[in-house]
Amino acid sequence: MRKVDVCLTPELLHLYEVEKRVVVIVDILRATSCMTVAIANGVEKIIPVAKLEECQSLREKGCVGAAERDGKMPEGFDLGNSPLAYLNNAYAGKTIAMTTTNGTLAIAKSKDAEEVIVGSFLNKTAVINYLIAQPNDVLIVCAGWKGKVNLEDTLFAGAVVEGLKGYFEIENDSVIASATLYNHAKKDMLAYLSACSHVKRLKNLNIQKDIEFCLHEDQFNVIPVLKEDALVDMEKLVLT
Ligand code: 3SL
Repeated sequence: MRKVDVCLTPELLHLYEVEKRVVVIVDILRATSCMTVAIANGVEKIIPVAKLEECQSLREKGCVGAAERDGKMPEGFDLGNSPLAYLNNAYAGKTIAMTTTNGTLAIAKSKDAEEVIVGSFLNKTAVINYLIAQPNDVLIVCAGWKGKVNLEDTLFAGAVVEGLKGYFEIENDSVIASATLYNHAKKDMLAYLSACSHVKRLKNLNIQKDIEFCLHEDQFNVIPVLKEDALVDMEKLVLT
């Protein structure tokens, strides 16, 4: 039977083998939610980079520059990290260079995986169905916050684990912990997360709408997948 594991923060990634696994990157607030919405709204590709300078230099070469540090958009970029900015095909056909505090860093750290895909509540069932259909073991990598564990990413990891029940063998206790947490919180995730550190951080920036939006399940039937250095729509990849 295939195995599923959960890495609760990228700081623990050195303890896991990513090779031969499909890695699901999770940064619910807000990087992987943004990526899901962007790809669902026709963005051609997203080049995730760990550093602001890399993002700026790609911007100078013609990409749209999306950047976030500590929840805010640093000066000199076109976009911050709000998923709402990509709705209504606002950036359809564009290439986005994206750097965020934790999400793009988690992608950079997972590059040796068999495959890297992006998960969020917004595309939860698409991700679960894909993981069930493909042949590899799975590692869910929570982006966390600056190396620390956070609740929202852990909840999503648990939601995926629940969806994989019966198809995958559980590897470690983080799998059980995340599923237990999700089952406890799923009735009202917004209320459950109201005390969590990143929600407080974002509320101070008046980003309540983003928080609510990112917790809606199954709004989009897309899977952003890392192909070479860019995230693209998996469906388009299969068709080409
Ligand atoms: O850390 C990240 O990658 C971001 O998603 C954080 S924020 O929600 O944009 O503040």
